[in-house]
Amino acid sequence: MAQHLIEPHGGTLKNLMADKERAAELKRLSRDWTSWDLTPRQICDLELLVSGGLSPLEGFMTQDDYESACREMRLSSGALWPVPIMLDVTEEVASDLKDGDSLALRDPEGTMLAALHVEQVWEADRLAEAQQVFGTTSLEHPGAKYLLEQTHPYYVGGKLEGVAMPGHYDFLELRLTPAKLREKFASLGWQKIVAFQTRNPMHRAHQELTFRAAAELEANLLIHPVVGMTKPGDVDHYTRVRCYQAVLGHYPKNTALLALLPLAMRMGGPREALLHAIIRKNHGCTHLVVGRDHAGPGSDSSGKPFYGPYEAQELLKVHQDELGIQMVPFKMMVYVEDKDAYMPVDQVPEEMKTKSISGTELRERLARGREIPSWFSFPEVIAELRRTYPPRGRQGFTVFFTGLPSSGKSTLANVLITKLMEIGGRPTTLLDGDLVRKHLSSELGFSKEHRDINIRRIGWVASEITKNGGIAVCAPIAPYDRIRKDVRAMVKPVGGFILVHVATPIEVCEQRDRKGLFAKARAGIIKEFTGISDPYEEPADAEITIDTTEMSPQQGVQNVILHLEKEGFISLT
Ligand code: PPS
Repeated sequence: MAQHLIEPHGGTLKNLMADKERAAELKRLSRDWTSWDLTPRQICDLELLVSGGLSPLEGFMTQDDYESACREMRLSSGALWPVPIMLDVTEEVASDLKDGDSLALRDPEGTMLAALHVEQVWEADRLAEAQQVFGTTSLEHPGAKYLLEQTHPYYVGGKLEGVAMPGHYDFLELRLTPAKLREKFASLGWQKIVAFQTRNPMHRAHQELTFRAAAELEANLLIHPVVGMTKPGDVDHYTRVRCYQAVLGHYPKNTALLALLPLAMRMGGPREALLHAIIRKNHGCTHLVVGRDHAGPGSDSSGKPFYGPYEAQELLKVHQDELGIQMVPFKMMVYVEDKDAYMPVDQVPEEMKTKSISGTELRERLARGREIPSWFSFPEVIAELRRTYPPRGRQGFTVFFTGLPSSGKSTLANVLITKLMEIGGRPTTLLDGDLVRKHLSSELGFSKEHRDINIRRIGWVASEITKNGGIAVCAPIAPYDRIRKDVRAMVKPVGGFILVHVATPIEVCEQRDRKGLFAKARAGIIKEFTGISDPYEEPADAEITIDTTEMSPQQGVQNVILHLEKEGFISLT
């Protein structure tokens, strides 16, 4: 390793990869070991551990290190460590393990990636951890939500020996481990390096900011985006990397480098900012840009931010000297129209007008196919975003009818399908309750559990259709609010989702009794019948409500068509 580069955290850059012979031996020995299939989050953590990105850690944290990191942001050795890096497993696997055992860590295909030599197995107090690390146990905080809902209940601590690196097939030339990046810096003669952490596409403001940060420090720039796991709903990393590659061309030649970081973000705000600094130091960077609400998840549903806007900067200020990597506090850059230039917000003369476009506004402009001004972003970046986010007129969508039996869902769905086919332009699929129960869910009954499975299947198919630009029209009873919300969450990230409550009153449905099932339910021949002997939870989040008592199917469907036009999904002109 080049001598003139910054020291890794703890003094030595760890490389936990076993050599070829040892890896073969570990694989052989693993035949007698318990195996654990790593989760996507654990694969990210493992990759950074093995490559030294998380030096001085030599494995998943033991209980002493964990407790002291949660409590005091330090390992038991005293080294700063703000966020636990844990291997969580099920009770079943935990009960199989004793101290001194080894555990074979595998990817989802079964390939052995590493051996974990078990030092401790214990039941985690995840509530306490959420409070200590994230400062909250609110499920609205994505890091706390993951910890409390998706993390397994037992932790296994111990040293790792890497057998194979997790497989990647995308952007290989940009996936640089700390050692590779250090080599690259050394070969380029770079010593002072400012890292820019990001999980979003970069626009002109970010380019200006990073360019200035590097220029002011007379340093080089590392654009170091996270491509492991970021905040749910973020732009996918494939699109982002194409955007970063485009932005790279806008820096002076040989001053900036792009490398991808397989980190799983926790959205842990100040503590995570400290982790980002440690990771960048391990990758050979001397400076890290830290902005407003760095690695923060934003606000909760009442509008209260989880962290103060400059809390991350304050925490880094306290620790930067000890760490040796310096923070470059991010001054927000704004576009000043009179000067046709970007300036730090605190330097803009009072009389001058500034302009900005928020993330929400940008998404709306993309969705509507509206202009995105060139002062805001680079044409190549806008073109990439438009490829991934076509205007709504070219996106897929799902219309999801829900309502009591005989409320008119199927009739409305059938009329809607024909109207949409008349308009044309997209493949259209009907997922009617009866059809689905015949082709997808023939083995299921009407218990809550089975209904939930049924609706989840419909949601999955609808989301696939939507993702590929088609229209899914669903018409199940879908009596439970929770599962309808889950379906919305499955479809929304890939296109439009319109919930239509067919709110025909039960008396009218019963009077219609198209299939004679109400009569059978009243007679007790059919059990668990929705509206009679089983619940129907009325939606409070429907985009459209239709009561078919006095309304023809054409009139009902017209409401849906007008809504789709208003939202830009179809055009009637
Ligand atoms: S669910 O709850 O969404 O899974 O139900 P779904 O798949 O839409 O139901 C499809 C049709 O099954 C008939 N059926 C029943 N419905 C409710 N409860 C019970 N116990 C039941 N048994 C049979 C019913 O006719 C549903 O169709 P629609 O078109 O809604 O009348």
